[in-house]
Amino acid sequence: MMSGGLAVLCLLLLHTGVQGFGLLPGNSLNHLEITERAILNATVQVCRALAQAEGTDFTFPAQPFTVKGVAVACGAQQSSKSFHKAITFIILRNVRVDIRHALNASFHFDEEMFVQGRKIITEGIQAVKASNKQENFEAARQKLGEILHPLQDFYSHSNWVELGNKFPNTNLIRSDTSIGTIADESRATCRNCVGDDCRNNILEDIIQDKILTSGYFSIVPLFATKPKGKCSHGGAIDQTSTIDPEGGINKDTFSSSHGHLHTEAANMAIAASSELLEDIRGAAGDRPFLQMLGISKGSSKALCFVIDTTKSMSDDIETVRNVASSIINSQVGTENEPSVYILVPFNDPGFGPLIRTTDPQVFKDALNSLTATGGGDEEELSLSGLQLALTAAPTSSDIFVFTDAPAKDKDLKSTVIALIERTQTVVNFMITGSTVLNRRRRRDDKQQHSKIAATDVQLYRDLAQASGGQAIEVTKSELPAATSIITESSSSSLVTLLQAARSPGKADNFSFVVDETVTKLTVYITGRSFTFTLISPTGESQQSTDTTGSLISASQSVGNFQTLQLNTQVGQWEMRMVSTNPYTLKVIGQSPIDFLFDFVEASQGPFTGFDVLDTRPRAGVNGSLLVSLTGSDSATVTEVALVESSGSGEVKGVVEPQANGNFLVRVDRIPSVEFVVRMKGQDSSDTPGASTIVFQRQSPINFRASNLTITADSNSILVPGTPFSVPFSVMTMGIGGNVTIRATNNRLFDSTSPASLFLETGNSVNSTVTLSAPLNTPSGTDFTLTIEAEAPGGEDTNYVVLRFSVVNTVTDFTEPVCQLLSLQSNCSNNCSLSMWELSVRVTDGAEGTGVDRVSLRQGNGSLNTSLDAGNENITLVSYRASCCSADVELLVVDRVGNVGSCVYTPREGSTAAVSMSTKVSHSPLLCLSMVVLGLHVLNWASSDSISKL
Ligand SMILES: *[C@@H]1O[C@H](CO)[C@@H](O)[C@H](O)[C@H]1NC(C)=O
Ligand SMILES: *[C@@H]1O[C@H](CO)[C@@H](O)[C@H](O)[C@H]1NC(C)=O
Ligand SMILES: *[C@@H]1O[C@H](CO)[C@@H](O)[C@H](O)[C@H]1NC(C)=O
Ligand SMILES: *[C@@H]1O[C@H](CO)[C@@H](O)[C@H](O)[C@H]1NC(C)=O
Ligand SMILES: *[C@@H]1O[C@H](CO)[C@@H](O)[C@H](O)[C@H]1NC(C)=O
Ligand SMILES: [Ca+2]
Ligand SMILES: [Ca+2]
Repeated sequence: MMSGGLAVLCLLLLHTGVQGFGLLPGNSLNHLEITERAILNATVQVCRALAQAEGTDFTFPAQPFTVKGVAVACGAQQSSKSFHKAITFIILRNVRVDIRHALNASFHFDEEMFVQGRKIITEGIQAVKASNKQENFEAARQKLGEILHPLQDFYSHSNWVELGNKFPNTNLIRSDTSIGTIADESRATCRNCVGDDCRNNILEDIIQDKILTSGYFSIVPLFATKPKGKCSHGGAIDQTSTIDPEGGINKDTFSSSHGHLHTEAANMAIAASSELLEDIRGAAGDRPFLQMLGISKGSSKALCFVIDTTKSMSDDIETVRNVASSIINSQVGTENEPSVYILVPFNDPGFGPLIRTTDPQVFKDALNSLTATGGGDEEELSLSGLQLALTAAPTSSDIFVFTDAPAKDKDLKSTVIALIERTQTVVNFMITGSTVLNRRRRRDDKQQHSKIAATDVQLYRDLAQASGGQAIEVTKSELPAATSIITESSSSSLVTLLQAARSPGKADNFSFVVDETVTKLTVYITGRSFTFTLISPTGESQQSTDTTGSLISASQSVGNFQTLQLNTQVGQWEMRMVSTNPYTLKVIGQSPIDFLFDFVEASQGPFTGFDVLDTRPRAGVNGSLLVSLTGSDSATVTEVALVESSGSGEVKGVVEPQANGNFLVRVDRIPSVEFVVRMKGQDSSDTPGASTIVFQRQSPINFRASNLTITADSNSILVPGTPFSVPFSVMTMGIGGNVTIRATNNRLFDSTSPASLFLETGNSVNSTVTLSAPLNTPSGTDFTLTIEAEAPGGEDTNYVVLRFSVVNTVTDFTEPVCQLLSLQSNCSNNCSLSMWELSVRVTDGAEGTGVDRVSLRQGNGSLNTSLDAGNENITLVSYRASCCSADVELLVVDRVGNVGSCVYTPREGSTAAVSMSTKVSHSPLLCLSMVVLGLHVLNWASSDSISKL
């Protein structure tokens, strides 16, 4: 009963005793590398196809592919960071399967759990496709990582390779086919072996009859068992491998039982991962597929507005419209064009609906249709609106909140902070009509009531500060100026050099480092009545009162917000601030080089490894971060420190380089007070004679640690209308007592959870949140559940942020089919003088969900589709192309994302054609017969369905 699956093409650390994701050149391949290679390969294929379709040049990136190299080849260098982030996220979810589900054989294809393992993969594929369709790319990435793991394990843990297969088992990504002949429970599969003899320990009849089997596994020394005659996983920690038949069959590393087949297994795992990605690409379409991977045409960032729509806001809304128009007009078509536009209106009692669109016109129309009405008691649901935006925006976005009223939903403050920390999103507040202003500028705002008191503004300041954003307080007439200053800077290559706050205010000195790659060096200051002295690396200085100095090239001031444009000088700058009022200081610039990081935790389970935290890290004890650099393949991290946000205390970590440009950073102690993450690095470019660039970056977000720990899993899929429970557990290392529990979700689904749990110091308590998505929830909807635990006294809170997908049960497993109606060609020797055309009927069968999309995978003719006037279930396709473009491959996709492909080509002087779909891969005879018949007209190389054979 304790037997189960080993983790593994991965955790090679297990074998070397090294902790981490480490991988030295020449060593075995792990899940991390397999996943990255497959993603980079798939991305190159898609970008090449897009370039061909759009008639632009495509240059293959140098081998081995790197994130930056592929982003550049895709013409999307500005997406390097979000591409890197997406890949890391997928990989960490993949690796998590080994940590969270180490002993569940189904997740690793151990113990002949073939049907169960495939179910995890195929249900996950349905969820990924449904999420992509709703543009919920974060949810799609999460599930993708989770299902790549078992898919990859299959090739290491089963005897697929030993059976002589040269290609992946396509049936693992399909629901309606046979995986192969699986060994009966009672059928012996291995024989006893020792030493070299173990290379052939699988029984001859198993190999001959092409019977599938996989290894048994257990880590429990005395109680390990396995059915008679079955193979073991093998290796020192597998206790079943010393039970008759002794030995093992896994190919996890070169030193594994079947390590001589490691390379074959790993390469097949890469090919299988590529095939799964290809299927997801077909369902999504090329652009959305790239967006799932963090690559967009323009900026990877969102333009995200959360707007109070009550009566007094009518002028502000007009301002937002104008600013949005000017951003859109100046950025569309440039590399700063937002990848997505998000709008969330709020008032009281309502908020939402959230509008998320990639079409700037739809966004403008939505803004134009906002009307300012109601408002009543002058407190609005601003945090509910913000919560919705935080859960819908891509990570690392900037959100702008416009309001002139206090928050009515103040109890969401900690939830909003949790989401800010987890999504690393910067929130800026544009507050009009604060009492501070109205007292001083009453004449400007004669018609407005002063409605937002300083104490109410403080909540917004706290949230802005936690996220490293600005809380800008201006009059209604100043709003246009303030808004355009701050939104102008939303470029995707924006980096933070320094971010600090002092509340209460006090005189303090701050330093920041500017490197050769930084341009558009800008300082933001919010606060009232401050002065400063700026000192450049060469020792020049300039006072805030000095308008003619040489350091500041431009300065703008509106309300409590001042910006300075600096003349860039490389080296260490100093800013000496003097104020007795609270202030924030932020120094930003544009640079391709930036860093990404996650807090990670050493696995508590049987296998060493690191798991990414969806929570605050533990306070006062040691901890780890996984850091990677983006925008340079040669740069390295030299120092990482956790720096107290409101003081000068800092904890430096030990940096350990890992494979793939990752760095594991261990710190002795995570601070108990708020802190930021600061990174120093250097880049010695390959160019001879070029000097080494030394750079410094900082997280805009302020983080907190906690004495509470909270854990929960989000790998399940919700079915609408079916109650669903999320088990979680809470532990405290702080004082015991009644811990308050709050569970909130961004979709307002019904949920029940305990109001509090009694916890003793050092003990953990299990509980559950039960929820249910309404029956009419569209498939692919994602929702974010935040479970918070607040220690007695309210000083310390922790949370876990979980993202789930809601997916309707899928019963349609077959792709649409094509039926050729006519094909005409008069192709002659001079192809440019002649055309060919065809018409095709596409249907999804009586039981199918219907044809959703028909597109060209290959061929550059013109494609037209229409619904049959007499029958909506029939899609009519006509295609017309030059005879120089002699092949066409139509991609036909149904509403749940089953992808078929139909290939046609004219034959010289005749009307014969061949049509086939991906289904062919399950009908090798059909395919073979075509070859035999001499229909040599297919483009074998470009048809995925055929290369699979
Ligand atoms: C393993 O995971 C699958 C899929 O989540 C689940 O259905 C099954 O109950 C788990 N098995 C065990 C032994 O926990
Ligand atoms: C790269 O992707 C293509 C298309 O999906 C596939 O044919 C090829 O086998 C992949 N390469 C590797 C090394 O997996
Ligand atoms: C955790 O507990 C310690 C000791 O009780 C305390 O000093 C520290 O402030 C607590 N940390 C947080 C984040 O509450
Ligand atoms: C915790 O809550 C329970 C029930 O609400 C109450 O009976 C108990 O006294 C509380 N304990 C403490 C230490 O506050
Ligand atoms: C909580 O649940 C975990 C996992 O299901 C279990 O191992 C643990 O024993 C439970 N703890 C308590 C206190 O019930
Ligand atoms: Ca209002
Ligand atoms: Ca179908």
